[in-house]
Amino acid sequence: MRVAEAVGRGLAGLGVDTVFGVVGSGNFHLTNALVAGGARFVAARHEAGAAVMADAWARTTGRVGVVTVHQGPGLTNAMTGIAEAAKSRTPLLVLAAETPEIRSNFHVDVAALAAAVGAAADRVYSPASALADARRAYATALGRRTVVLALPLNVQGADCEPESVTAVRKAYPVAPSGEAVAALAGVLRGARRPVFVAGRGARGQRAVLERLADACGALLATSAVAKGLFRGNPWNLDVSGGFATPLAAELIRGADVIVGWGCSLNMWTMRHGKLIGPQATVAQVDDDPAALGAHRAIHLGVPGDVAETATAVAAALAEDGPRGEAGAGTVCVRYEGPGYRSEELRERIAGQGRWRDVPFGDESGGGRIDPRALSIALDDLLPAERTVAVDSGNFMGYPSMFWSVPDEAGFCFTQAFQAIGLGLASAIGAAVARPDRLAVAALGDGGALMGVSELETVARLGLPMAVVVYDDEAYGAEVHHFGPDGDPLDVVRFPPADIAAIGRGFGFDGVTVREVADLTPVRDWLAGARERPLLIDAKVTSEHGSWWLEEAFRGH
Ligand SMILES: Cc1ncc(C[n+]2csc(CCOP(=O)(O)OP(=O)(O)O)c2C)c(N)n1
Ligand SMILES: [Mg+2]
Repeated sequence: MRVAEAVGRGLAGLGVDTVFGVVGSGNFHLTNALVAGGARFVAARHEAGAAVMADAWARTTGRVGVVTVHQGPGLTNAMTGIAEAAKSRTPLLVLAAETPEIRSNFHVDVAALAAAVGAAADRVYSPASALADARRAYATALGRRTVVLALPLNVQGADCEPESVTAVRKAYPVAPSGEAVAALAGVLRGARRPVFVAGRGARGQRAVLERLADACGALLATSAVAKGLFRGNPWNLDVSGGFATPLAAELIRGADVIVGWGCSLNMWTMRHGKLIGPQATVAQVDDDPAALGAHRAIHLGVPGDVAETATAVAAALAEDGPRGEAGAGTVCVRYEGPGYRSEELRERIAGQGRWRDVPFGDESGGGRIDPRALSIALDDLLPAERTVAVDSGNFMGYPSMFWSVPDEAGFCFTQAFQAIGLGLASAIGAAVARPDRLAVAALGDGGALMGVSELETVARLGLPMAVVVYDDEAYGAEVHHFGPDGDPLDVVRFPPADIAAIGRGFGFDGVTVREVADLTPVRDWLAGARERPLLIDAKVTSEHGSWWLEEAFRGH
């Protein structure tokens, strides 16, 4: 058996059942072997799209995503998606064909490309080691790494002995030390207004975090990538950071203890530190010790798995006895109150906890719809069981802030690299992962046209997806960035494009929306069989930039 076939079948044997990619001669046999081994192959139209689909699929399922690309340009085309995945610590295995001939026109330095964007580089070295090499790369990916596995063409074509598959297991979670658990329990015992901010590393850990939050009276928030984690909890403040509601920002700023759970507490999540009051004690829990304090000074860093740490700290607090009864010998007597929680606060969160509850002046008119009015109307129309994927740009806060999602798996935010043009592919990967939910892609006109080739993928796969384009006929982020300085803006403005017609050309139902009343066909589509995907070209107002964008530019 040739190495290409053995590796493909071997990976399928490890449980790889979904593979994204674009096939050329260098990954043809490998891809067919994966299919022969039982995997579903999802063909993208551009490698950046393929990599992002695999990334989004991995985020949505919590499993290792796999993408396969042709040598040379296949890999370079995929690099933006690989960079996004690497920066997000997505478990992703990139199967990259490699031409070993240094004089070949296809030759690129695969390992250097991987390293340049923070991905791990590995290689299938020889026919004898091929399966072990593939297993090792898969195991590295399982440890939340993006791995580029180079598959040299000469090794792929060589014969090897097929080998039975050995399962690869995830490493055991990092247990926190007893000392660190006691320290965090001590901080929470003394907390009067604790707030938990859960990040990517806390996805899937709702129950343990809620238990601990109940024990110490903490309010709950997430970073943008974990939006939805605490959906429906009466103490949920939703997203912390640029997207935070005025109420959430006020309450987080008022916290005396902030605990980041699997959350880097970076400039986005903490608004450059402005969400941290001068009185706040900041603690951070992360299974990667290098992440502790990496973005800002912290008072306490706990190296440990989120679930293990939360469980151990909750047990330590439980030893104090029920609320109001500090255990004998306990020095701190704080553990009697409801922490930050009160009936008054519960009511405020219920009444003002969502962006759509915050009053605004609707600026719709003159054939353009206010993106806030559009977003609220769509939030009402779209089914609750949805997966939302958001591209980058000035518009991105509207869907992120005004739309609810059913849980953290229902929000796919591929924004670590802040590349535009990835949102549609994110929605495709998430849609493949969760066919039970309606995938909704929110794009700007710039990102939509950059990633336009994947509209064909949506139609070909028969995904019942809704694509919403916030169309301001511009690179709005740049218009609003430079407009106030009086700079010429012609280079970032475009003539009107009929994106609904473009969608129809790809096999979508296309709707142009200029006011809320134009959404009737959307209601009909949602109520119908959804046989074709839907593209909504919303001609939005763009008088001024979004408030979160101003914040974001401070990070440039
Ligand atoms: C790949 C890539 N190229 C360029 C940029 C710089 N950039 C950031 S936002 C933006 C404009 C995006 O336009 P659009 O998708 O229409 O969204 P809008 O800002 O208008 O809401 C650009 C060009 C980027 N982030 N990524
Ligand atoms: Mg735009």
